[in-house]
Amino acid sequence: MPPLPDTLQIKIQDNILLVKLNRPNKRNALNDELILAIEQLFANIPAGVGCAILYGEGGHFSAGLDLSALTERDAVQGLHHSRMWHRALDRVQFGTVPVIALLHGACVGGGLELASACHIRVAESSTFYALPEGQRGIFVGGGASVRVPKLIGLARMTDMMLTGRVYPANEGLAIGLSQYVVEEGNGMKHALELAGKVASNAGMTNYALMHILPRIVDSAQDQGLMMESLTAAIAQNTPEAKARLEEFLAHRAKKVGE
Ligand code: 1HE
Repeated sequence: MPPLPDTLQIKIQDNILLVKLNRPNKRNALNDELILAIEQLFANIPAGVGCAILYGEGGHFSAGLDLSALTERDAVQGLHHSRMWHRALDRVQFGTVPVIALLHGACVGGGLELASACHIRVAESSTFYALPEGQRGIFVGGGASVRVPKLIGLARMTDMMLTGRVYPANEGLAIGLSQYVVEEGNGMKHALELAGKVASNAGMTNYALMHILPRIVDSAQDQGLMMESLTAAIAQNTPEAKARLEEFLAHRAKKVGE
């Protein structure tokens, strides 16, 4: 993999990949360099990594699309630019490891699109969410139309864009923008704890959650149920599943909640 730009920094801690957006003076606004680096990184997750944590340097997760480049694009360039975002964020969602977004400060526009491509969102209490595209006179182009209504529903996304509504962290939790809210400064500790659990799952379980469950959700009931049965059959046939079930039956495995 070619070297990543300074605006995207990585570190491996045990088997967890820490990925930092590093453009704090521009509030981690996402320019092409950064989006292409995200695409490249998530297409080449180092072997042995079991989970990734994506977070932002400075006071904010991300202020979204870098607006400074927008005025120079014509319609066709705009189409290709949006498709580039789709490719990159698909790499995040449908890559090889589950991704936890650790949020604080602004998680707006393209920043929310990036966060919603991740599998788990942990929000520190300073987090706020918005889709200011409506106010900027543009439209979402990084996948929000597809991913955000799946989190919060069509009506709430429509309201966010029509009125510029800003959701604070606790309301974001209530409506499904994040799965967790934690005290300011505790996010990394919490994300690492979750990442450890995620990374210890059977590989087929994580694969099914990342690659099969979203397709089941997008399917008609009949096809969805068939895909579920096939997935369940494959998962239970793996040596890892058989070993874990034996552990439980021998009273050596943790009970639920332990
Ligand atoms: C930026 C950007 C940006 C900051 N593109 N440069 N997103 C938005 O509409 C959000 C725009 N940003 C803001 O509302 C605010 O910057 C924040 C609430 C996120 C943070 O406020 P604050 O007071 O901490 O920072 P600031 O003073 O506004 O910004 C600091 C610098 O970052 C400043 O640059 P400077 O050179 O004057 O110091 C800002 O211009 C710069 N900056 N945000 C470019 N977004 C695939 S389609 C997705 C479509 C979208 O994402 S649209 C939504 C874009």
